Amino acid sequence: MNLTVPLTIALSKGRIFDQTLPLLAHAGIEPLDDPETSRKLILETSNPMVKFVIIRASDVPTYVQYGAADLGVAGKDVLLEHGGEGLYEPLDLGIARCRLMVAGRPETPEPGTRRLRIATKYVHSAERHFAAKGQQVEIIKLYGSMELAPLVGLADLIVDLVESGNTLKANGLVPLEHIADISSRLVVNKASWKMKHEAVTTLLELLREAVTERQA
Ligand code: PRT
Ligand code: MG
Repeated sequence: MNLTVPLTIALSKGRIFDQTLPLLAHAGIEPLDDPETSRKLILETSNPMVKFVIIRASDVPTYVQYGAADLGVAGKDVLLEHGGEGLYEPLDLGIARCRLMVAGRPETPEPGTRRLRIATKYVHSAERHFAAKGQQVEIIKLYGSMELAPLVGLADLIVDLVESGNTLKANGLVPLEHIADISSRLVVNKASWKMKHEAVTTLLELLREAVTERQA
């Protein structure tokens, strides 16, 4: 891919980085360092016009919204919380799939008995879900290890991501309600979409090809 303008791509370490790499490789973009061993937060790539910034998964939409990165890869869970302001979301990469679910102990009290407490990092999605059901709940914001909350009496239920279900099972919890199917999306800064249109759409089409080939 021959670019005439520089592109910055925001990625998080771990599953998103690992699963996005093969797709970017299809566009001839490969990092020159491994973020798991390097402490660098900006990685050069095999394309001199393309660099990666390595940030927390939940910070990706913010970097892209403000144009600190032209593009990024973020889970739909993270985008639902962020709200999507300043971003286009032109491609479902079909990677890092999981489900956003309500979970709890098998003996969770019936709704209606009392107002249930819900522990989650996904405050907006949880609020929307219970409001849509007309169920009054109290949301408790946590930053991680949601599975612990019902075990120590902090909350009745949690809203969290479930992949294999092993984490729930290991903690004596069961999935109760499905909220959304989650996968990672390519996001693009709205100004970059206009100002760097050719570069952005060239990369977009190569990624679209890679996604289609991967799913074929
Ligand atoms: O770790 P950090 O706080 O920096 O951010 P993060 O945890 O959001 O990042 P990361 O890399 O763990 O996840 C990035 C994205 O991957 C998420 O935003 C999701 O879109 C997606 N994804 C896909 C997942 C999972 N699968 C997943 N299983 N993210 C997290 N999990 C966790 C889940 O929270 C739960 O604790 O894995 C556990 C459940 O897995 P199972 O297989 O036991 O059900
Ligand atoms: Mg994590």
